[in-house]
Amino acid sequence: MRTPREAPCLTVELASVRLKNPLMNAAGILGLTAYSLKRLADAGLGAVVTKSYGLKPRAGHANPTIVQVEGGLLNSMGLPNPGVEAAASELKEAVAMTDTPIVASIFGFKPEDFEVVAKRLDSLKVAAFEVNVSCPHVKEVGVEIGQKKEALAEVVKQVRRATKKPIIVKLSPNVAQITEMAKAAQDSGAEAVTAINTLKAMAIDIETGAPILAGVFGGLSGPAIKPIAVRCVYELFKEIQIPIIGCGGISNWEDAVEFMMAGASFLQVGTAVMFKDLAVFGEILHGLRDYLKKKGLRSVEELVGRAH
Ligand code: RRO
Repeated sequence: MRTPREAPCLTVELASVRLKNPLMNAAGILGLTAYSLKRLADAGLGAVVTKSYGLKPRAGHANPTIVQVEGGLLNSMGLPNPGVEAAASELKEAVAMTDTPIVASIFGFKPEDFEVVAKRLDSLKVAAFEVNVSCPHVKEVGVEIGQKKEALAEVVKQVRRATKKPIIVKLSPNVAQITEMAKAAQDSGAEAVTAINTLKAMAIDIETGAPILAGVFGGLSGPAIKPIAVRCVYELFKEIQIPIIGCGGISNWEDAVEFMMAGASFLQVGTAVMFKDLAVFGEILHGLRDYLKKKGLRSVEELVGRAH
């Protein structure tokens, strides 16, 4: 029997993977090397997510790749990553350094790329794959897939050929109907979706008259996109049966509660790490626990979908 003084339970399950709490970092935040994955794990996360890895090494876009704007950040990193072989050796080291489940984020230029990358990483002790089909500013590899139901479904099916581990599809907000893309992910076998990746955006330097980012367009993240992300999660909760990982402008425990009430079972934090450091994760977990206690709730799962 639980006593009222017992701490509320933050434990959750993602497909068959048990997490000590629902909090993760967003892909692309630290997560490129074994050492940075370990730093994220040590911050107390339920799971850590890698930077998106592709088949071949990529330098990414030229500088400037990040600019601060009102309410958040614009990035045009351009998928810098060491390629799947180097990724495999980083991941091998990372899984040996921590017990925290590691989610490998992967991308590709065509469905077969995703399969090859997933197959290469599957034998390592990664817990799940997050399939990135939603980068808003790298041609051919991101949102071109995530905006077409058929292409998205094909990618999920190819990844499924490579792994039995949970497949999470990271959805783009740069679509007319995010629910249609989520249904395509669910129907082709994904175990969860992440909502949302960044919004395609840009900024112009009024002294020079030129776009600030070398890549011209970038992805907007941070508090500015939070209401859009909450709306997406809310819509998805009504339409799909697989769990939702909420992502987009979560900066504090109040945001975490709001996303869960909209329908998120898990949460990812990205831009807030840039503004507040890794301490943001502990603050969110602490606040979440206190909130559950104050409301007399036993489990964080009781929050999911409350706004419906
Ligand atoms: O690397 C990037 O430029 C990037 C990626 Br892969 C993504 O999915 N979302 C984003 O805002 N930037």
